[in-house]
Formats: sequence, structure tokens, C-alpha cells
Amino acid sequence: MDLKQLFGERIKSFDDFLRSYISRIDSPFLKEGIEYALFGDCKRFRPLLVFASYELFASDTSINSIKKTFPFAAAVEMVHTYSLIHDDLPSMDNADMRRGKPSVHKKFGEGIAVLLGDGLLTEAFRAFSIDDIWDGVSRTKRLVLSGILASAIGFEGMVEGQAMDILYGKIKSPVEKIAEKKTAMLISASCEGGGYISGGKRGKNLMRRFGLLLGRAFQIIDDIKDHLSGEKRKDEPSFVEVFGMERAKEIALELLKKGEEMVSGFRNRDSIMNLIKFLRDEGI
Ligand code: GRG
Repeated sequence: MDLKQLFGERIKSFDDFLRSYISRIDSPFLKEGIEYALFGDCKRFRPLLVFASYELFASDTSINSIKKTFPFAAAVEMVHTYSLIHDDLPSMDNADMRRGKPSVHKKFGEGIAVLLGDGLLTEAFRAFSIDDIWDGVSRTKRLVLSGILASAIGFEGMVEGQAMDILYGKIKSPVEKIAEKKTAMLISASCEGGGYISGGKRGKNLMRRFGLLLGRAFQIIDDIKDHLSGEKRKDEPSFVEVFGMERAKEIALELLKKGEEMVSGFRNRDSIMNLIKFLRDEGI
């Protein structure tokens, strides 16, 4: 399943927004790196989740209506990109390639890569306070949205998960917990925020739980793919290693099925169903 084919209009429109957003950033020394990191061979999976979650509770599902979520989706994508830049560093996962090209530290050096990650994380939160990029999302709602994102990625979320991952050689935390924090919480925040913009509290709560299911499945499927391609790092937590290939697949399928059941009663479910299907086809 090709996400670009399915969601081409959304991805293009979102990428235009992101380009225009970063064009306003006055940072002559880092500008090239910001663009390099944010664009490339990538899926925009988290932004697509924001849009699809918004759609579930929205009466108008046109691209114009979906644009309301672009600033939040951009914040999510900037956070995700920061996490990839830092994760690729030699002191973390030590990856040479990312998004179809040399990783950011390979291209610009480690110091600049650290700063680009720092800057993207900061910029993500600045976005919530820039009035003219938000259309019809109140400041109060933006405060809630920034809280959703912050709670998912800090010491109680992604950063803690990354610490558990790094320390796995010494302290074997449960793989379920690592996946939840390192991967699922940001995916869940994407769904929660999208659901909140159109569906208020109900959308927020339902999509947070939905996103956790999907996020856990995302990590298991990544473990399966890594295992099949032989790319697994030594001492890296892996569902395949802990549960075996067959059971890991079963767990991922069960999570996706539960997610499907949660949204199956919605009229505007096509996009979210397609994203679930995309994950299912990816690894299994
Ligand atoms: C450095 C604080 C810090 C955290 C790192 C990167 C990270 C947290 C965790 C990685 C979790 C994860 C999602 C692992 C799977 C690896 C993977 C496929 C990541 C890339 O996400 P995609 O596939 O990438 O959505 P694109 O480039 O399409 O956005």
C-alpha cells in the first residue's frame, strides 16, 4: 500500500505548509539543515494519523477543513524529526542513513545535528503560540494540544523510553513498556490531538487509547522488519527476540484488530482504516 498514492493531496498540502512554516525561521546557519532533516524519503505517518483522527469526528472532511490540524501535525513532525536526528547519533543508534540519504550528523557533523534536534523540538512548541498559522483553533485548545504533545515525549514518555532502550544491555526493562514510551506515546499523541481538534474530550480520550494500540503495533512491526532484514542492533530490545516471530506477529495483529474495532462504527473511517491496513501490510 502506497501512502503517497492514497494520501497524495494531503501530503503535498501539508508539506507546502511545513515549507512555508520553516521559510519564516531566521536561522542562517541552520536553515539548510532544517530543510534537509524535515524533507526526504519519509511517509508523514504521524501527520496522516492526525488528519485521519480529525476526520473521524469532523462533519467537513475536505482538505480545507483538515488544514486546521496542520500546525499541530507540523509540531508532531518536527518532534519526530528531532527524535530521529538524535537517535541516529553515534552515541545512540549510530545510523549512517535516514530518509533515503546520509543521516543529519553524517551530512553536517555531530554538533550541528544535536543543535538541529534541539531547534526542531523548541520550534514545535513555539508553533502553538503563533496565532496566524491557526485557523479556528482557540488558544485554550492549543494549550491542551501542546500538553498532549509534551506529555508524550518528555521524561514520562519518549525520552524515558529512549533511556530504557539505551540501557537495555544492562537493565532489561519489559519490551512492552519500552515500546509504549519510545514509540507509541508520540503516535498516540498524534491521534489524540487530531481527535481533540474535531471531537473535543470524547475524540481526545478515544483516540489516545486507539493510538496506543497502533503505536505498540508500529514498534512490533518495526522489530519484525529489522529481524527479517538482519538490521537489529546488539542489545536492542526486540519483540521478536522476547516472544518469537510468530507470537510477535500475532500480538501486532491483535493490537491492530482492537484498533479497527474501536473506529469501525464511524462514518468517516476510511482514512484511519487505510492507515491500519498500511501497518498490517508492512510487517505481516
Ligand atoms: C532521541 C529522545 C530520542 C528519542 C528517539 C527515534 C526514537 C526516539 C524512537 C524510534 C522509535 C521508532 C519509531 C522506531 C522505529 C524506527 C523507525 C522506523 C522510525 C522511523 O519512523 P517512520 O518509519 O519514519 O515513521 P519516517 O522517516 O517515514 O518519518
